[in-house]
Amino acid sequence: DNGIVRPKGYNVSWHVNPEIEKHHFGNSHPMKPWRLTLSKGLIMSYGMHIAMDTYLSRQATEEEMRDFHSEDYLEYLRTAKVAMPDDETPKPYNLGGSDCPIFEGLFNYCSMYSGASIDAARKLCNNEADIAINWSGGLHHAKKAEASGFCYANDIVLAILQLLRKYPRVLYIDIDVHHGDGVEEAFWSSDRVLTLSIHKYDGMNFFPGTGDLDRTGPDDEANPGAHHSINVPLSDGIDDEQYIWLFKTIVGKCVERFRPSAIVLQCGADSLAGDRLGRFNVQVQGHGACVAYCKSLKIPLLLVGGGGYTPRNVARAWAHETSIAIGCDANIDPIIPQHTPYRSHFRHETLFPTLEQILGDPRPNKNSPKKISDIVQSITEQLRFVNA
Ligand code: V1P
Ligand code: CA
Ligand code: ZN
Repeated sequence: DNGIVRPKGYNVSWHVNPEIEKHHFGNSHPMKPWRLTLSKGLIMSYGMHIAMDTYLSRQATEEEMRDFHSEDYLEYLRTAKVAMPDDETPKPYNLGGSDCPIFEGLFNYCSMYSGASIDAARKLCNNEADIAINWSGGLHHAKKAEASGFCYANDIVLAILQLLRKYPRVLYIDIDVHHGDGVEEAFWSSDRVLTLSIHKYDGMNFFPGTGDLDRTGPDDEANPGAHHSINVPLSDGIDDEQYIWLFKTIVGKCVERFRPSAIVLQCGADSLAGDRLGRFNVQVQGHGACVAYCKSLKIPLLLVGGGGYTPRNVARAWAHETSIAIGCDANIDPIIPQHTPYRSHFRHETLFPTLEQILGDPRPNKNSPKKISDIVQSITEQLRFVNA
């Protein structure tokens, strides 16, 4: 008995498809779809699937993807051929470079993770789930007709468009270490979606180079989207204490002013300490506290993945967050039950012997208390312009 039981009168839906995990961006590329295999293995070792409705996700149709993406871009994505190693001719739509390579099965990959987010959103709309989870989604940089930062199709925008069919207002929260620019841009002129991204910001020195505090929406006051984009630009090394305080304070104020009818939380795990691309010092505990806080609001909640480039830490975080969703986090023993440890092929290391945090060397915290309180003050002032 691992103590995991199905919560009564509370439904969590989990949208997965092992097809997605099989795609490869290339050996030196930091995005590893097999981190999803690791996450799923950890979730199932604990028996958490017993407490959720598990759905095999399907490909989104082109018609569904046209809700946001242009027809010509989708057509190119669907028919793009993997280039020969010596072919360096530039490709349209920002494809084919080092960030967004054209790999085998690219369209299958994009339509699969998009289908999972759309299905998850529909479970919330139909009251079939209180929380819906798609760890393969969260690809927040993709634009209407452009790939960007490892993202080709924007499953988050597609999911929010589904939610907007039923719910008047959607709050989008993005805890990936990068700015959620694609989602922000898609709803830039809307007052039905309030977007909030917390990220590292250092001008053009950190991808994608946008997301400063004063990026609050269209400058034209008559535009309904004015003030409806919130950005929290941070420096290296933020720790759990500061991060959790910021998250609860800002999200609390957003919910009070905006009264969202649904929440989408992008749980990019590259904000964790020890991430290959990230710079923060957030622990699995602090990352999970954001999920727990959103759950406590008792508003339909969609959880999606996102970045995360140290696979064992990604798996730890998303397994922990799954346990929070189903309400069994208190029962999770750090020693994984019935589990054959994965062994790295290169180094003879165990990828996740326990759920305990051994994330990586802490980085010096460059966020002063004054910086943190100035951010909160500025956003509090911005939110005076936001009404339900
Ligand atoms: O910095 C850049 C671009 C490439 N230069 C022209 C500027 N790209 C970043 C992209 C990061 C994408 C993050 C995606 C997400 O938010 C959502 C899934 O997590 C980049 C970086 C970096 N350190 O920022 N690309 C790469 N590293 C890279 C490294 C090796 C191979 C391919 C890409
Ligand atoms: Ca973010
Ligand atoms: Zn990221």
